[in-house]
Amino acid sequence: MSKSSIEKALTPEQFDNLKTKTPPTNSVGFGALKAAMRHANKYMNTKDALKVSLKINQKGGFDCPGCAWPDPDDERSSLGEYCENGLKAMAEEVQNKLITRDFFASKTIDELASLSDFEIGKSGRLTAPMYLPKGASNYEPISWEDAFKKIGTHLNNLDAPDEAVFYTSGRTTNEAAFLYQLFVREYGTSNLPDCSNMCHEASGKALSQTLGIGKGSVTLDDLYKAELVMVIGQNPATNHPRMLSALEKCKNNGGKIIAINPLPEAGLMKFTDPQNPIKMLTGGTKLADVFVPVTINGDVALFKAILLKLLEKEETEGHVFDKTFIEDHTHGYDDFITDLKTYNFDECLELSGISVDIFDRVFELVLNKKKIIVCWAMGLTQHENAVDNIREIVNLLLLKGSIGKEGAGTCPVRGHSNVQGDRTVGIWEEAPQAFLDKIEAKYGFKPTNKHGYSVIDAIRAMYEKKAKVFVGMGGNFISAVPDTVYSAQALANCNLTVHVSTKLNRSHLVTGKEALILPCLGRAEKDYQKTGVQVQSVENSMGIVSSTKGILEPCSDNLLSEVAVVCGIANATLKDRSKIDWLAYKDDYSLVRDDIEEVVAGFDDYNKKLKKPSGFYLPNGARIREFKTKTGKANFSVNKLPEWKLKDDELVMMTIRSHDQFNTTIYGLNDRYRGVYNERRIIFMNREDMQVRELKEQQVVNLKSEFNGVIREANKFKVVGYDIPKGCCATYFPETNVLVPLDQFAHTAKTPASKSVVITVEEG
Ligand SMILES: Nc1nc2c(c(=O)[nH]1)N[C@H]1C(S)=C(S)[C@@H](COP(=O)(O)OP(=O)(O)OC[C@H]3O[C@@H](n4cnc5c(=O)[nH]c(N)nc54)[C@H](O)[C@@H]3O)O[C@H]1N2
Ligand SMILES: Nc1nc2c(c(=O)[nH]1)N[C@H]1C(S)=C(S)[C@@H](COP(=O)(O)OP(=O)(O)OC[C@H]3O[C@@H](n4cnc5c(=O)[nH]c(N)nc54)[C@H](O)[C@@H]3O)O[C@H]1N2
Ligand SMILES: [Mo]
Repeated sequence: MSKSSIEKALTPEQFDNLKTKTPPTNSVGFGALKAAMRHANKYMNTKDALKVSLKINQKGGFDCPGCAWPDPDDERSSLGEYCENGLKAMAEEVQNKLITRDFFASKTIDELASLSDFEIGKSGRLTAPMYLPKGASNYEPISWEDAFKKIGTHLNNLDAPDEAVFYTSGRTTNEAAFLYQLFVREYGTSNLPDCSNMCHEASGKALSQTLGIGKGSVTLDDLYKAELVMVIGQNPATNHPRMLSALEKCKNNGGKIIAINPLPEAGLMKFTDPQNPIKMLTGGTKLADVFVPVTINGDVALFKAILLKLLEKEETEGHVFDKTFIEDHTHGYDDFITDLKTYNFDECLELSGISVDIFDRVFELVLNKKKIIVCWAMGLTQHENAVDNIREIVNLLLLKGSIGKEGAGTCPVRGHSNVQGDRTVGIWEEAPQAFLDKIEAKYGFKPTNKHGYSVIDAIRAMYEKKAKVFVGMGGNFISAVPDTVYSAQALANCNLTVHVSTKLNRSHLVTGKEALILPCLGRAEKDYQKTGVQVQSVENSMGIVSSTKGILEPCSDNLLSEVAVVCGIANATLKDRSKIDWLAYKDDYSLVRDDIEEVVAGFDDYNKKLKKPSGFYLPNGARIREFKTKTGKANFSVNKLPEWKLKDDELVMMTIRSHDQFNTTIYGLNDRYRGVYNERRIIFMNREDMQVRELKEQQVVNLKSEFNGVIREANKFKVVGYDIPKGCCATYFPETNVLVPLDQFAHTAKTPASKSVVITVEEG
């Protein structure tokens, strides 16, 4: 019997061998070095491991495919500018294990779906294009030419271009991303959902409205010089380990750090730089001066409490707000203050879950410091009120004049290594008219200005059979998106699903009626084309564009680059009706950059500037107090306090990353910094909440979420008692994505609310 798409989409409910220890309070240090080397040696051959570890993030080397944290402009560590998890990301890509054609012949997609995500990922690198014919149970080999033809035929057979969806994950380089969106627009749609929709979309929306640019304003140098850094809803020791060196530098310069997080994440507390031998012996630097264990989604309440106290001080003593900045550069102050006064301090503090003592310590720092940076990630962006979370941060920065000056500003810490660049070069379902006009002027076709589908809209459209072809440029759509059961049906309803991928993942197994896997080169591999090995470019979290060039031989000679794949699909689909010579680009990527220079602002002399070893900064208005908003000023905003009404038996659940995963790629089964080993199907619970429910350590439970009358279930998780606020719990993504409702998302940004899922827990 063939498994349904839904069964194939779910992570198998099997346990490994859970062990727990008291979580460490220090991060990185020897443990991280050891873990990195062990991982590298296990999955890469030693020569490759050494080569990549010396070239990763080095000037003239290649960009780490891990996170989007920037590299220092000046000196970089001679030991390699990488971290434990960067090396693990590399080991995943440069695996010494390859998936051969026999692999697919010997395993049906049902059999593959019975494997855990960890096992699927460890199958090895994809090495040849594969095709799943209608009704077949095994993928079979196909030539590149035939694969492109099949895609072209399917796309050309649709009633309208809007019946196709073109997803992008954030590793795609600027060159490939620009060509991909160009093809999609010339084909006739703007259905360009991307991982950003599930990630920092709320940051982009909130920052555009308030500061006129959807990106952060600070540089690394600002972080070193800040007097106060607030790290909110972020777990840097795992997800952006190199950020800890920047925070340490800030502390050494006298800066203070406040960490706001329901969990006392190890890296926020203490850090030992693995590249500093003295620190390795002496035990590291204490990072957070104040740890604020906010309840899940209690951040707006906490910020309102801070804002109310600041206002009180300003009104009684003065000199708290930066009046000159507010006068010269902002709009909406009076409305903001009038609204703020309608809130009650005690109520806000109670909702935030913070004690008076901790609040006072936070307040003291915010009151007295003038150069403030706020860093944040998914803990703020994956809520219904995510946009409000970020706008409230901006309100605070504006009151303090902490924007557009040295050591101050906004720092949304991006996820994928080029997610910011992809948006800059046009991966955007709501691209601004000015950008579309530039495309028209340059290429002579009129791109549609109808807004396309975001991730959530795309899933609905496929479910309702309004969209019938899905193309994924990287990523692992089914495991990354919310509401796994509904989303699996959505993909199964398609005529064709196509994935351009480096590694096998669950999305290859939850297919449309036909499916294609197109294997591509990874970051570390040399991209040989007619004019030689190609250089590509990426933009990091701080708006620096730099080059990346592979150094290893490709793992198979049947791989294409993402650029070549896009050119192949475009050529086979658009044929003579295209105004563009698609095949020319793949011979010489500098031609793509010439085009980007013409179409996208800020890329003047792109090819020349890319030769600068540390890259170049894109223009950033907020950095220099030029706010390109509708009012021409930085805007204060009015934000509501989220209303939380948990019933007695309910908990609010955040779905987070373990230390051993990169999104849906599972490196291993441990979460070392939280003291969890050999298991991912766990739920972290407050011990009092366990007691009330009479749940014991390691007890097996079933989880249930109910939203708008729909019940969603995820069974078989083990309870782990943890230091987490009462009423809150945490599980790992993607195992619990099945519980995240598709129709619960951030207003304006449509980011799934995967950090505030209301659940009940029952004995399993
Ligand atoms: N090694 C590794 N690196 C990665 C990734 C990876 O999976 N592995 N993923 C990459 C990507 S795409 C991204 S977007 C980033 C993600 O980086 P993070 O955002 O750090 O990742 P999450 O695990 O989602 O962590 C969210 C953090 O927010 C906290 N949190 C949850 N809810 C709330 C809340 O309501 N308020 C507050 N204040 N805190 C809250 C959680 O306790 C947790 O510490 O990392 C990138 N880098
Ligand atoms: N519940 C819950 N859901 C979430 C989140 C959460 O915190 N909680 N986080 C969300 C966030 S922040 C994000 S960004 C998304 C991530 O969503 P995605 O970006 O879709 O997922 P990834 O797991 O990063 O994608 C991994 C796959 O990308 C492919 N790949 C890797 N490198 C390359 C490459 O260089 N080129 C190509 N073509 N393919 C490559 C590999 O085949 C690999 O299997 O998930 C979101 N989903
Ligand atoms: Mo992300």
